[in-house]
Amino acid sequence: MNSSKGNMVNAGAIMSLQQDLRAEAARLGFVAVGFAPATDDPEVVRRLHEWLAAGYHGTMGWMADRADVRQGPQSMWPAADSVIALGMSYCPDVDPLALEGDAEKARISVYAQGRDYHDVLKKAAKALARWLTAEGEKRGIPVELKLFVDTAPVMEKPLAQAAGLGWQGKHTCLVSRTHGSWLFLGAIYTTVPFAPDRPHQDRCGSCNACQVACPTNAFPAPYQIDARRCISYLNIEHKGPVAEEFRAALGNRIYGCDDCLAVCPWNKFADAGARNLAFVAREDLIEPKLDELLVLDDAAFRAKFSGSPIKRIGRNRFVRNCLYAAGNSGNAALRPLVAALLDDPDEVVADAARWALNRLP
Ligand code: B12
Ligand code: SF4
Ligand code: SF4
Repeated sequence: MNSSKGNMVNAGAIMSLQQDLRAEAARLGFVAVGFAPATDDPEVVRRLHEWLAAGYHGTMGWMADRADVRQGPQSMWPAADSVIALGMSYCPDVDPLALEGDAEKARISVYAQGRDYHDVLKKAAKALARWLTAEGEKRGIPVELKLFVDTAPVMEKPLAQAAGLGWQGKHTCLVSRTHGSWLFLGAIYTTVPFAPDRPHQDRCGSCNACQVACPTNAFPAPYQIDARRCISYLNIEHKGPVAEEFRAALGNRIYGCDDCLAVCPWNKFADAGARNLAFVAREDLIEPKLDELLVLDDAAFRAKFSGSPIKRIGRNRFVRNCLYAAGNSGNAALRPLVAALLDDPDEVVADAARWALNRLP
């Protein structure tokens, strides 16, 4: 009998449910699934608060707003007994760094070249949750649960490490021995006392490839990121003009950044065949041409990026990013398109156009 949190249910029934749940998760497209106790790890709690106190979250006020809940499963939901950590692969089949320095083309990070992962993971996690509830009922196991993908106040990476999916590498993302740096994460908190998997050991060793690769020195120390310096923050989360000190380092990256992930030696074990088909890159986003992106108005932007995670930053921030890339391109042919944006009604776009025009030959 298992008596965790007063749940007097048959341990054998839970074990068999757990085994079937692994199979169901795999059927739904999760290439990694693991279980952890729904406890708050004091070390993780401490590090979150230190990170926030250092101001590393920048303008992501939502990271601080619910920090007391974000810090761990117990803080959010004391009735939770275990965590189901989920991973879906988006392993690319081409080198994400191949377009570095290209004068005509921009770089969209791998994670945003296919369908929006929030939609894809949420749909699969909801299907898994429905399955678990129905199976629990059939087998006489009471199931309550809450599911999360990315946007909830949950620290998905330490939970995934605790559940054995991989470890938080020095670039701070979860690295998997089988899927490299290319896993999207999600989590389900549940009242079912599943048996925990073993937490994953750190396998970074003496490697520091990601630390060296970062174009903006966003790592104050290994395993710590100052988001305010991270290109992914600057070109996705940050709303106003990007500080001049970072504009050259953005290069031709217009949405996210893959550099620290792409150099990780563990990626050599990752197989694009494990990638969920929803994340196969859209043809027009693999090597997007700056001259086609700079002319997007609001309607054209919305039409192009419907179903893509890129739609959430809106036309103005997107064109702002394309202008910084144009300014870094050295491509004189882009001058007329940049000049046409000098009078853009959005002041941030107009400012980026002035900056770019000044730099173009
Ligand atoms: C905020 C956020 C960001 C911010 C801040 C990044 C960050 N590392 O926190 C920004 C906008 C910069 C960002 C960028 C990206 N993100 Co993001 N992001 C998040 C989000 C919403 C919260 C992360 C969080 O809790 N940060 C808070 C800080 C405190 O966490 P932390 O860095 O992990 O801090 C730990 C370490 O510092 C560690 N630590 C500190 N000192 C030490 C010392 C030692 C010895 C050790 C071992 C550890 C250690 O302890 C802390 C607590 O565990 C998560 C989704 C979620 N809900 O979890 C996605 C998430 C982390 N992002 C994701 C992705 C894909 C990205 C990008 C790759 C996107 C891109 N290509 O542009 C980049 C990667 C940049 C990078 N190197 O991290 C994925 C990562 C998947 C994975 N395999 O890990 C997530 C999990 C989303 C998802 N559901 O899949 N992101
Ligand atoms: S995503 Fe890019 S900018 Fe951000 S930490 Fe990694 S290499 Fe640096
Ligand atoms: S590049 Fe090296 S140090 Fe960075 S996460 Fe991968 S193994 Fe760890």
